[in-house]
Amino acid sequence: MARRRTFAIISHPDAGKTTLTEKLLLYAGAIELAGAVRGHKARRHATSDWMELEQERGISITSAALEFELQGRRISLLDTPGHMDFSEDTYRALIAADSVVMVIDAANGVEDQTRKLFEVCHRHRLPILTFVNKFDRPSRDPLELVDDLERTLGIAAAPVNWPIGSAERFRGVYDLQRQTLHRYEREAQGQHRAPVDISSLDDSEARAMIGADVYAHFRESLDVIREAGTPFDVGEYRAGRQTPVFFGSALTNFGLEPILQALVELAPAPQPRPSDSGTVLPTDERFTGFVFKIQANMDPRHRDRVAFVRVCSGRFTKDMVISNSRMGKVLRASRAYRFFGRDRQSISVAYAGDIIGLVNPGHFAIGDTLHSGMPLRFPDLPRFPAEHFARVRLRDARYKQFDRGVKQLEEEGLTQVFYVSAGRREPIVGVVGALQYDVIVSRLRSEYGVAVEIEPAGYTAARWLGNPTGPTPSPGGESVVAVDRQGRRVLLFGSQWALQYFERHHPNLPLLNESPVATPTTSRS
Ligand SMILES: Nc1nc2c(ncn2[C@@H]2O[C@H](COP(=O)(O)OP(=O)(O)OP(=O)(O)O)[C@@H](O)[C@H]2O)c(=O)[nH]1
Ligand SMILES: [Mg+2]
Repeated sequence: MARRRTFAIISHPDAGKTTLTEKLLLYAGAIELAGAVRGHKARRHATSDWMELEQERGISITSAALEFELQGRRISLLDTPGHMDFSEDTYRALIAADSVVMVIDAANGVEDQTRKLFEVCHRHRLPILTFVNKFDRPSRDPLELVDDLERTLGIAAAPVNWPIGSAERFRGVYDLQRQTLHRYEREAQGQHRAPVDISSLDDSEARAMIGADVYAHFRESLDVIREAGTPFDVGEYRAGRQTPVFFGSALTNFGLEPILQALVELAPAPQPRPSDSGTVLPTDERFTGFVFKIQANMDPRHRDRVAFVRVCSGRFTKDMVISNSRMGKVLRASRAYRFFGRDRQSISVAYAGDIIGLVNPGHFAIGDTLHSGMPLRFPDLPRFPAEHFARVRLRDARYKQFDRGVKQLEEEGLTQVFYVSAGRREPIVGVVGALQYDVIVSRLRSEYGVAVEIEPAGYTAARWLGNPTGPTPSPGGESVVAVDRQGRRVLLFGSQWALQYFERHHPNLPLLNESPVATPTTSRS
């Protein structure tokens, strides 16, 4: 357990999370050749963007888990999507991690989505390593970038290394503690490790290569951070009060060894977790974990649904009998895997910190607590209410596949599904962000072989009735009464105004913005 390191990579869209992930895999020796996020058909894709639509668009849509060994550590990395339409998935991945790597685009500084994700990390006291990326392109001054981190996020930022030049004149990074200069040579396509030459600051050959004015500017900023900068302190980092800052370029392989080394040396081991029956220590004997993600059809040969479980304590063994606290049911975990993007490997044992996949024949839901021994329940995972609603119309006659697809995507937490008319041919599908509709269309086609059309429906909010047996007052206007898959009544409101009007007129009718069973209950009750 003590050698596990589990972290998530987060940032605003496009800052380079997937590229950095790929390069960390390359530098850790987990892959031999780095793939790219975008590019030629013939070139290999980044390991963590395994989904067809991700490769087509060059963006991450769903979080990916990758496990690899490095210097005696067992590392589990979660590459998350930056786009806010997919942020529910990102938030859940964060809760499965013990620490975070935050990526900043050197030209843009701290961007919106990074700030929001930072706040979640801060609330959960997750230690954060910062990687300022894309120094091979025109960048903001590094002093300004450090200042931006401190001001915008309100966290102390301690540079661990410092960039020398930027854009075409980016020459490498200077290690502030070891006082060594890492000079890099650009590696044409960044598929292989870049050659690095380590020397001291006074090396005249190094100085000549850097160029007099870049060198002079670098010396000046070095004086400033030595005088006025936040000194690095591992205790402050672990407490989530300080973020160590690294500079580099994931694409051209600059500055990757130092951040990888920091993950090995500084990132925390599995941490204790709160539960309804007290703090669960990773060293507790009983096995505990929770489901933070469900993904169907990752492997076209298996076409199964995988529940991703963060192991929080104890030892998991294959064929173990475990309980699901939401259902109060026991089951045998006969098929368990570890993941490397899309690829999986059977495992027979796992420990706290590990992320394992259990094949899910409908037994698990997101947020479920799994355990051996005495029952307990981990806190609920974040769920965002749907804000966009559309009718999903089947365009051919493959109704069975359609219904299965709609059901499984709902199980993944991607959608909420409602039925307004009798029959199930035209569900109304609610999502957090409109980009999810592209995902639905693409996945229904590629994974279930059905063609669908999306037609916007004029609703803006869904509310379940808190007392399911009472009468349902008519919401009137553009709003309607619908049912979910389990037949529970849901009001779909035509506008925020209509929702507020309804609430004012029915003050004693509790409305819920999540389905009532989605909240797990302990098996003790
Ligand atoms: N010049 C340059 N481009 C980079 C660098 N790192 C990433 N990129 C490019 O930036 C774009 C976005 O990179 P990704 O790695 O997909 O970014 P991401 O943060 O994973 O994006 P999402 O997952 O969609 O939020 C791609 O075109 C990359 O090739 C870098 O260090 N330098
Ligand atoms: Mg990505």
